[in-house]
Amino acid sequence: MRSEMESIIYNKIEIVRGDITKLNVDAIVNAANTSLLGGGGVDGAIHRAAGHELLDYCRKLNGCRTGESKITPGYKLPANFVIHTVGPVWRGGAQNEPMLLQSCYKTSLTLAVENKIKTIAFPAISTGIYSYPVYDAAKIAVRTTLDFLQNNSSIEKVIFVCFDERTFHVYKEVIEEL
Ligand code: AR6
Repeated sequence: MRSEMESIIYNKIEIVRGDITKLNVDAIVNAANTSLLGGGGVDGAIHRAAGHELLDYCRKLNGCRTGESKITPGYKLPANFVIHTVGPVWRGGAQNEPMLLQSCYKTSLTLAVENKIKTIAFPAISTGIYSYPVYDAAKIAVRTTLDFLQNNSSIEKVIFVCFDERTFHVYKEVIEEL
């Protein structure tokens, strides 16, 4: 049985299948690389949808360390902001990958609070080109977010956007196991 407080927090989390660039939220999170100058996967899709002004802005940011996050405007995206975070490359799990991935969620959510963002959408950071096992990554994503929401009530909705069916099912499984 969940307490009333826990239920309120669980209700702030949503899992959807789809393309993060289409979402009408205050901020979407980008699974970027340390250069912040674009790439493949969700990063490429976000830069294409936001337009060249996003790249122009990112050039001034001097990159971003793994596990850290930086915020930019959303330009042509429906979202007002993009929070760029750099997930760890999976190298077997003994290179601090879990802590770094957890830090991506924490630093992104902290930036959201600082910028009065109430609705935010995350992709499954590191689980594509960076090869982080999806189940382990989803557990970190959901647990870190729930912990954060316990101490920060200003965020109203966190959406985990799953691009493919498998990722979607894994997130559902992780939520059910909580
Ligand atoms: N909307 C939501 N999720 C998406 C979308 C989309 N439009 N497109 C892909 N995904 P990845 P990473 C999913 O590879 O593993 C880039 O080159 C994808 O199916 O985008 O953190 C960066 O510049 C997967 O579930 O990010 C870095 O170099 C998830 O997003 C590197 O890739 C993350 O996959 C980062 O790799």
